[in-house]
Amino acid sequence: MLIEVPDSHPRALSLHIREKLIDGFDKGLVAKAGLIAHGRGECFDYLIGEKTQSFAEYATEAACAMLLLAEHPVLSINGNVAALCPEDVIELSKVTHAPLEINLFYRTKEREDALLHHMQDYGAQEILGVGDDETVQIEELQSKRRIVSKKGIFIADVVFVPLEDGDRTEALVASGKKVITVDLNPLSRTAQKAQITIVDNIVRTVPFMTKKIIEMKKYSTQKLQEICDNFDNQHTLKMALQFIQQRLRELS
Ligand code: PTJ
Repeated sequence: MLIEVPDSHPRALSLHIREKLIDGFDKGLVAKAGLIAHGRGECFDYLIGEKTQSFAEYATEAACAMLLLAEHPVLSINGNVAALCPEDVIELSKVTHAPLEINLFYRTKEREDALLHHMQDYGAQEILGVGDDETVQIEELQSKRRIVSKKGIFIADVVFVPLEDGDRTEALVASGKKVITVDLNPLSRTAQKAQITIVDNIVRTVPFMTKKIIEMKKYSTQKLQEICDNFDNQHTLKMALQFIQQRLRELS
């Protein structure tokens, strides 16, 4: 059950977000480990000032360019993402024409069904990876994330995989796909291995991406390609670490 957080509470927004996760856990959407992952995310969000910083804006622009240039883009969603921002990922899917695919690390039939119904309740028309959708297995992967949609991640050239674990990111990159992730921890294996890492909170990133995609649809293919080519993920991750270092220095 959600607790009431008064808007006047100094940490109202953060508590609202936390309550969404707890509610998602109670509804069988979020894995136990998802609660732990959220705590880790909250900590890094503190360190970046709980705001979208320039390194995230820069990575978001590159991510949008990559999605706009993709032939088969797919947006992969897990329990945390579905609990935190279901409407926002549906909106992003509409503007990018990229299908949504449920892909779970802690995969159970109960969670698959709960997530499918949850996303449908929020208005999702088609959800890949669960229900009647035909799945296949990615051989490079041991975890249950290896089960992917034949119409989705299996044939995708660009995969958006927010809040991801390192193994799958590596496997997706190894299988020739371009991986865009959102991860508040710039040191995580996923953050380090993805082609584009947006170091920001998913609840801020996804609406910002939708806004940027609408704006960037006017760009020429050449301009989008230049944005992708000029993007340097390692440099962007260093920008995030330098920001955190500077902020801690100032605060201390
Ligand atoms: O729903 P499932 O079964 O697919 O499982 C989902 C989790 C998140 C449990 C699974 O993917 C997992 O174990 O992930 P990790 O390895 O814990 O990595 C999650 C990453 O997301 C961590 O680096 C966190 O710092 C980061 N993170 C947590 N909350 C947010 C976040 N990044 C952006 N926005 C957040 N709100």
